[in-house]
Amino acid sequence: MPHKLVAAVTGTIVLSTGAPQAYRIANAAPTMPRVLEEDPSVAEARARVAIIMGSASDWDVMKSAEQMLDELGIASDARVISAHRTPERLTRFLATAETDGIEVIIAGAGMAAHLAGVTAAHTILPVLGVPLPGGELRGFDALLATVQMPGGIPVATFAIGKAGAKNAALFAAAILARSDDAILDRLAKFREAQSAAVPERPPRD
Ligand code: RP5
Repeated sequence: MPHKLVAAVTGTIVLSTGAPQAYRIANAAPTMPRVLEEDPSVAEARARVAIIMGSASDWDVMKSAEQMLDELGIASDARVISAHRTPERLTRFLATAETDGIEVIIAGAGMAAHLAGVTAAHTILPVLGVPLPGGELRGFDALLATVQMPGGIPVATFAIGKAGAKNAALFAAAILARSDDAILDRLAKFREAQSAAVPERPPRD
């Protein structure tokens, strides 16, 4: 799979995969994963990470997870699924997620954020929770709701907002990298490029 490291002028690090959009499986019906056409430039034809979020209003933050996975050449499937408003959609999705090939679930929600916890209750897959800053408490509510799981049903909880979404994607990659040398290689190169992009001295005008 061709990929190259690009340290952009802005300092942003991009692990370019050529056609990152090809990795996404968007707008698939809840229980019908769409398998992408065979293409040698596509690292994976099937989503291995699901990105779910409680509301369409969460997308602006959660797309950071998708972008990070794209950069690492990991196919993902983003869906709006609310533990409160669409509970049947959640159970329907989780009933087949594992057999559909999903290996990690990233769940982002704001306010009384039950999505990650309820998801973890229904699946043995690792669930990575991202608290979102949508409510009046700017994510502190969602942080506590996501992180304070009673013993027995774990949810790995990340930072509030875009940093958390990005790190959840990197953590998902680290999980997959344990049994996938191509992802391990891309993850290592991402780290190298990230380090290389940090200047030795602060910028002076
Ligand atoms: C949560 O409520 C969602 O995850 C979202 O962050 C928050 C507000 O949702 P909307 O009212 O914007 O749809 O369930």
